[in-house]
Amino acid sequence: MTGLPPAQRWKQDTVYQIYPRSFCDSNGDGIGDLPGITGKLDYLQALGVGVVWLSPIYASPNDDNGYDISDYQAISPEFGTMADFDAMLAGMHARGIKLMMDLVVNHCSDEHHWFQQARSSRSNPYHGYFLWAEPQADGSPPNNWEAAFQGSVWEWNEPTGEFYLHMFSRKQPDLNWENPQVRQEVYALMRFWLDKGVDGFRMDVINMISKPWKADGTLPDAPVVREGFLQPGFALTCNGPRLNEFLGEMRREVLDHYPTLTVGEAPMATVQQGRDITHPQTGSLNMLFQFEHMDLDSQPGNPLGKWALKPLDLRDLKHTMSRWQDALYGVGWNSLYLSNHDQPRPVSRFGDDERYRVESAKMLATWLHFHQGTPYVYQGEELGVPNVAFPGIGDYRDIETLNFYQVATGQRGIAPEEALRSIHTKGRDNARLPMPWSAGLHGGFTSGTPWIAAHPRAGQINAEKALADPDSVFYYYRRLIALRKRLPVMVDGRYTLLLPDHPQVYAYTRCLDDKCVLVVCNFGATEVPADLPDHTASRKAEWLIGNYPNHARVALGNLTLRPYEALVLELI
Ligand code: TEU
Ligand code: CA
Repeated sequence: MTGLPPAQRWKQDTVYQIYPRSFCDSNGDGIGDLPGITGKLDYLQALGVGVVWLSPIYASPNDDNGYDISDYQAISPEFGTMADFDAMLAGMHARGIKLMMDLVVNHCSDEHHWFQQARSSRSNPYHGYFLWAEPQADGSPPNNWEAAFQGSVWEWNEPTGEFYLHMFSRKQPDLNWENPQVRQEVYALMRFWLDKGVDGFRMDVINMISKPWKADGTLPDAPVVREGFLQPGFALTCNGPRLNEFLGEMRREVLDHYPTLTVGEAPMATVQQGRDITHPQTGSLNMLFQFEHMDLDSQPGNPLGKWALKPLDLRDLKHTMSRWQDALYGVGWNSLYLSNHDQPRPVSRFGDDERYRVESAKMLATWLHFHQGTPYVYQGEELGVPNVAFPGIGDYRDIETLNFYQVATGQRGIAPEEALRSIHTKGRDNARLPMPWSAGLHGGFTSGTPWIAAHPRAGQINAEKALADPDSVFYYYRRLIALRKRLPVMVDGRYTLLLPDHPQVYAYTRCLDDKCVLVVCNFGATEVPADLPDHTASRKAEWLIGNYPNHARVALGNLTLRPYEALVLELI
């Protein structure tokens, strides 16, 4: 499909996210690594992805599995060497696959020499790289903010007699972006990787870099939403006053000088921020990861946050997806994702991971990939890998999960089985189990002992089995990814929601010039009539792709959908 100008061709690409620790272990130490990735590049080429987003591989004490970096220009020895990295990048480029590295610069590790220096004395030249504050008169922390992984965002630093800020773990001190030296450090490390041939960045919590400083140089308390507890400071630190200024400077200083693809992770982003930051002319990044559709199955305002479960109401999903589709049409660009290394497995969360696992995995992929934006496939999603429910907390590794369990069953007095139910449903380790390559030992991930247990269903659900089955979820993803290269309407078509109030059927059209496709998805395990609006039901339609055997001509007037059925039809 040559219609798109070269600078826009990235819009035809699908991105595959690799979580290196769990992808493929090449040396039997139970930890995935770079030679392991290089050995699987043919698999990615067969899937047809155009870009790989690689979660952090830098030197790190792994308090948060690499999202705590102690040296931005060094490969963590457990992942391999710089030579292994160069070989992996060369292998990707030889297959026409671009590489986006993870840029984690809202914070670094407390073991980074910047922080080691900074915490030694207030006069150390690196002290200003971080965010310090005096205790309150009673010695308590400067404000009431809660960190993402429980506890206060403030940690006491004895050598300098003050607190430092960490929005995530205490081993992830936030960097002071108000300090121009810090920004120049970031631009230099970005250039280091871009000069090596890297094609872009996924930017970790990038909308948290500008803090809401008060005129007196302090950070305000968060509104009290739960008596007697710390308060969610996230909302205050996201989308701060100088965010666009910093991103604009990054664009001018670095991104404008290289052909880059960029996506910013932006919790609590608004559609207006989506437009401002991803605007094709005036924006700073190509796209954002916004989280609205990731928060629909947790109780709003509940102190337990994501752990307070609530069934998804499909109408809420329609509402949020349609708002972002409509708001960014022609003036920005969406990223499309249902999972990543922080989210549970979509087939378990939004589908059915037992009887209709294959059908619902394909339905969700169809539903997502036909929206306008860049689709992301998280490792294992292309196999329909489900969640896991380990019986005890001992099998879990993720700091967010372990801290939640400790606080929930401790000071909050929640029953362990109740806390475990939330972890089974929402825990990040659901996404972080070893990739099931075969039915072999540990799913063929390692010849050693994996850092976290292999998936208990790897025997039935694995890449080897999928590659041998033409009807597998893998080949369905391959067809969707190939269609994006062939169908301009899939890239540039205008999105229009149908049936906004239907609780089980999600239907929408994408139209470009005189071409329209209709996408109809059944989010339930029961047969359901589609009840399409007359203006659509009266049209003739030709089958394009679907997760049940095809129909050629489809009568839209009395369309009944089978359990988790997805249909994409060209309206003629
Ligand atoms: O995640 C930021 C973020 O928003 C997550 O904390 C998310 O809300 C949460 O995990 C959902 O439960 C990024 C990285 O993706 C994550 O892995 C890191 O832990 C975090 O930043 C800190 O770097
Ligand atoms: Ca290894």
